[in-house]
Amino acid sequence: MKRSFKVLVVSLLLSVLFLGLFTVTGFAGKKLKFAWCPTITDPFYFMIGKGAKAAAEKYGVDLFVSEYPKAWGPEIQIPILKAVAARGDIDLMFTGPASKDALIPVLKEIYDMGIEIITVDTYIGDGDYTHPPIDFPLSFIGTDNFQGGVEIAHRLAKMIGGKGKVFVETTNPDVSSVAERVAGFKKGIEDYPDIKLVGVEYNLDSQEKAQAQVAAALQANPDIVGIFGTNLYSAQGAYQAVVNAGLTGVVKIASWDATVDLINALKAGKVDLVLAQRPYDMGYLAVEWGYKYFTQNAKVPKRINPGFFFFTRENVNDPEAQKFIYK
Ligand code: T6T
Repeated sequence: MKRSFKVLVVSLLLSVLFLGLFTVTGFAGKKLKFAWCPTITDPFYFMIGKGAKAAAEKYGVDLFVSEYPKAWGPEIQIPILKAVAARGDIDLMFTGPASKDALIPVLKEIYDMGIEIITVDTYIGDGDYTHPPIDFPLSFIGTDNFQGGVEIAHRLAKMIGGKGKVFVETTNPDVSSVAERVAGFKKGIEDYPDIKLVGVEYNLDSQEKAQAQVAAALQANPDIVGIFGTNLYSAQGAYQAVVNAGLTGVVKIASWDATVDLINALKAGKVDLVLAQRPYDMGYLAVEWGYKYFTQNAKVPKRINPGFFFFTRENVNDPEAQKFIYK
């Protein structure tokens, strides 16, 4: 083989190797680094972290996990996000914004620093990232909360025979997930003229507050027949209040989020319905799409909906349903 030909072959081989490396890492020699910034300490967010870790291992992405805040709120979340961005080594950050509006400026600021953003579980603005003014996040990956609220309304209505007083226990008015659940529930019960919604209370994601608020609602309206707890702390507090009031089985409880506590309560007859979201998939998909975006220039769908699953006493022990429990 002529020397010049050999040089050409070696150069070609080196270029292919370099290109390959570039494709896998996004940047030659640099591993992709994604940051998962949970919104609060709860089993739902642990599941997102679990899914993210599995995808990061599969794709060889470095996953940085920030602290799990002890309470819900932009004032707690914003400094954490800023500190993570200030590390200077993050390519993509995914988080569940604690408020539709209050998180817009900080996420935009982080995006302008060159960090891609995916919101999981909750969104900012109106959640439609396909048009301005908020089109900078790569995607919103989360449940169709409005649809879930509508379906809960129909199922609860059936459980209470289509009539009577109902009550909603929820967390905050400015959080997209729970706000949509409440809106969907209100829409769903419009179909039942004999059902009256007697109150919606906000517990700021505190189970103790939820329990106290439901206890007070039951005192004010002893004839409440149905309660919708819009997330795990709301639902756990709600059923405890009903148990304490000696109304188990009399007041039907529809709950959101499949914690082990709520699943056991369903089995024990203290809760009547549990909607399981798919947080593991949310975390997995955030890392997977981020990886594809950087390495394959993939067009990330602006909205990804992993779906949900209903647990009832009939299916709660089905082997194939167990994967939906947050554990
Ligand atoms: O219901 C989830 C999540 O979807 C919501 O946005 C906040 O509350 C949970 O984390 C459950 O506590």
